[in-house]
Amino acid sequence: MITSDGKQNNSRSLLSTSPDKPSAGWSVSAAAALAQRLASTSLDEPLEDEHIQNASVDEAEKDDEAPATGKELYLHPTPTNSAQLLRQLEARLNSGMGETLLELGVEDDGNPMNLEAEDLNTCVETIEAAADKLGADVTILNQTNSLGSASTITAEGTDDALSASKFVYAHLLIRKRPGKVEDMMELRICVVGNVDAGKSTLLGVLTKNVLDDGRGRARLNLFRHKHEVESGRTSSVGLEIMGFTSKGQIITPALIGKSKLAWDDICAEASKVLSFIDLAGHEKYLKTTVFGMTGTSPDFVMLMIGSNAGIIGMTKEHLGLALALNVPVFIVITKIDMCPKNVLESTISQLTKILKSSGCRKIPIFLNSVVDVLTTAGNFVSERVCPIFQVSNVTGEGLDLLKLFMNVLHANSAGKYDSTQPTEYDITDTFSVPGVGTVVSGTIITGSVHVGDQLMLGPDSNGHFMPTIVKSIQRKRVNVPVAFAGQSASFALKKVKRAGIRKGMVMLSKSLEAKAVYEFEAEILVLYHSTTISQKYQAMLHCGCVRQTAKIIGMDKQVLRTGDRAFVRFRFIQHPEYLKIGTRLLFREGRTKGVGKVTRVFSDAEVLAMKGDQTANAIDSTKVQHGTDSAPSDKKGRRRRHGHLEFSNADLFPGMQSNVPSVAV
Ligand SMILES: Nc1nc2c(ncn2[C@@H]2O[C@H](COP(=O)(O)OP(=O)(O)OP(=O)(O)O)[C@@H](O)[C@H]2O)c(=O)[nH]1
Ligand SMILES: [Mg+2]
Repeated sequence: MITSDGKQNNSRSLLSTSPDKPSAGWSVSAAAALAQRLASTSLDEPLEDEHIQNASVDEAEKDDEAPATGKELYLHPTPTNSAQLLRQLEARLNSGMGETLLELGVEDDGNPMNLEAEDLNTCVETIEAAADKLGADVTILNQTNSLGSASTITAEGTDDALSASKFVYAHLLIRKRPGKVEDMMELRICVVGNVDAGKSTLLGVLTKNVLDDGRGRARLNLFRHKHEVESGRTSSVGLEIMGFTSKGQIITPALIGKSKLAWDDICAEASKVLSFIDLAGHEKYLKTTVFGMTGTSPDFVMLMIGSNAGIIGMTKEHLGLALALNVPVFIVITKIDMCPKNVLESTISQLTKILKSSGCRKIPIFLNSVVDVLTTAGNFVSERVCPIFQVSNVTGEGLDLLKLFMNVLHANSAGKYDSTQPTEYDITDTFSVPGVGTVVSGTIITGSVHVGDQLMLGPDSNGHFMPTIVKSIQRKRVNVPVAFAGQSASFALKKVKRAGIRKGMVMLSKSLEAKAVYEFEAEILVLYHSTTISQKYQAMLHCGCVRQTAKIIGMDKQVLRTGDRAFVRFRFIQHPEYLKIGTRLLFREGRTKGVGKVTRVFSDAEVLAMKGDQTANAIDSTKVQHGTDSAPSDKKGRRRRHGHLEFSNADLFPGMQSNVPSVAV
């Protein structure tokens, strides 16, 4: 792993070899035989004959004595190894949602494998044969004679010794070939950062394979509204996609021999698609940006910073949101073509300081080489690591490394989404499509949806759900028969008027017996409040795709201050919502911010029963004193309007200040 000061340690091989422990003394040349063996071994029958099974038992007995090294595994083919390698690769591909990054040349314990060039070729052939059986391609992303970046120091010596090494190292990308669109890998990346940081421009540059002219040329096709084209400012939630083939190539018009690239062209060729959610940097659109981050279930947040402008405006605010939602963040510093060296250095040092601060606790890693990128992407499962790129959208400098990172970026979403559960689908947008009717777009949180399925749509303003039938499904604008948990998809709905649907509604399996609630309990952490929060306090609450003003009607403390944790009972102001226990929430009002988790929901019947008991709240109302609405006023005593928040540069995201506990709740 590369540390914040640019050093790199020997990382463990990304394909663990520990469960597979053949005995020693195998001939290197036998690898070709293994390759052949793998080519004829069926995954469905991993140990198809007795001989292999016996061998397996024998090997297993030896395993206890002498664990096999990775080198032995790839170079010494045995029936046991061939089956084991297939199983390992399959497990890796499954947990990586169809891809894995393999570091050849380093053992699990960090020791070098001491592979010579011809050994490496043999290893690759072995792995290729196994991957082929699994319908995957193998691509060598990088091959080098030294381990890690120039600053690598190992037990064997220093950089110089390594650079003179006769041994080779390689990173292999193993990725499944494209199948059906409904099975395509997808990662969602929210793109945030202050106004003019270059978010839309970078997305134009990446997805249209062009460079910018510094005056907004590359972003032109990304805007959804006329006023956005005129002002150059994103005000809504935009969506762009970028496709990669199984061999790691970016799908460009040139690659598919077309002058323009439509989404269905990308989906036809892609094994993996990145969906970028382009959000607004201007603070007057903050409510929409927060909704974009909470409602779209992003796998990553890409925080953009204009190198010349530095950490200004909404930068810290957006970083704070990513921290509160616990989404891994990587940072792209743009405009390095027009930034004086000293200004860039100051931006970098400011950023490093913020990331390392106690509220943030990130490890900044500046990625300056292919090896840096590959090693970091492989280890970017921890939310603590924060990769940082420096690019120019005008000259293209640094973009190759960023594209490589995006190619190998993989979500750590194994176990996060369960397609076998009853369906829950969050609606984040609605459309009226001529000839099709009402269409909703959003994310499937659990379960799967087939064309023709009947689901319950709601809640409406009265908290009711109504049945609706899914007429058709699109994934990335391509018709599909089914969509699964974790995927974003659009549904055309039967006999539903668009006016009857709002963002924040859900579609659920009937078996969930959906109920909408006005009142719920949450465990919260107050990230910032200038004075105290007490009962009747109101704030804009974001919870998944729900966004509505809610009022505190009870809490287990008399008042809450910055840094306080509490169980609080909220009540929605306008209409009931569908909430799930355990969902993260954010609330904000003026400078006040808080995060939390839903811990209980109360049906109308429960609320009525409690009112009947004259217990004002379900937590511990006996000790709670009724305070006054503590919504803060500005200096002139005016109430702030929700969604129109005033922040100054000095307004640090409070979670980054040392006296505030970590935001993880
Ligand atoms: N010189 C130079 N200009 C850039 C670069 N990246 C973006 N720009 C310019 O910066 C301006 C703002 O870029 P946008 O992409 O609209 O910024 P944004 O972050 O999307 O802004 P909002 O949508 O308002 O939040 C445009 O004029 C771009 O041409 C870069 O790397 N170098
Ligand atoms: Mg923009």
